[in-house]
Amino acid sequence: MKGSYCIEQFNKEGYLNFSEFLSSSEIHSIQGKLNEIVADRLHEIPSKHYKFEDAENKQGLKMIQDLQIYDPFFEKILSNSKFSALAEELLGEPVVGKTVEFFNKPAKIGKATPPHQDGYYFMLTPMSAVTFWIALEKVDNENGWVSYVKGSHLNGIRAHGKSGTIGFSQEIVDFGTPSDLENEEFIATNPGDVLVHHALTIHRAAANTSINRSRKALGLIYFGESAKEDLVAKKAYIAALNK
Ligand SMILES: O=C(O)CCC(=O)C(=O)O
Repeated sequence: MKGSYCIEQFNKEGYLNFSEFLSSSEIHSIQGKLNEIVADRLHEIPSKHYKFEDAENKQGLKMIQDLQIYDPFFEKILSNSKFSALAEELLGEPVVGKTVEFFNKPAKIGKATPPHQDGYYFMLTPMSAVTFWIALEKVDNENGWVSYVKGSHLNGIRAHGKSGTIGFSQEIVDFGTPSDLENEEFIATNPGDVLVHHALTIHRAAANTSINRSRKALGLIYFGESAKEDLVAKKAYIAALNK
């Protein structure tokens, strides 16, 4: 799906789902690079940039942030790629690639991602930003599928509060209204499928309840060139988080 139909649907619903956006060999290379980093090179990454599901015992790697800083392989995926080209199409302006993140939900202990809007964290004016979510393995109702609330990007930012979830510290405090639930779509994906959502689209992901399947995905974030970060608000927010 490309072109004007896709942009129309993105503008109306706030997200898109592309089947087989990446080939199996592209997915294989990403998986290989991540395996290498996790098995042999995690010590090269500052500990603030990776998180475990069980933080106390350092069990169950949950996420690695800013991968583009630590390996040119990920910088290449972020910049001048088919992702940056699609982000430009969707936002209607040049974009800046901000980050590449590895998201895992380890079997049995992978917690749900709370309902949130990325824009709450981004603090941009105008709110011109998109996030891609690349499935690196089969994801379904058992191991932590992602859901979006259709059209929710058209209604501004909802109130967020502390979630208590590592890596996703904030959640929408009143999520679960009839309108949220009626318009929510859970999406099953295969490796290589790609989801993309607007920064204001409400989304969450289920817990991994399987006994032996992980749930690995890669996230890419792009800001539109016109989007300006509210650096004062961001600094205050980070200071409050660290308290
Ligand atoms: O993979 C997940 O659990 C969450 C992903 C997410 O929140 C995002 O891509 O913005």
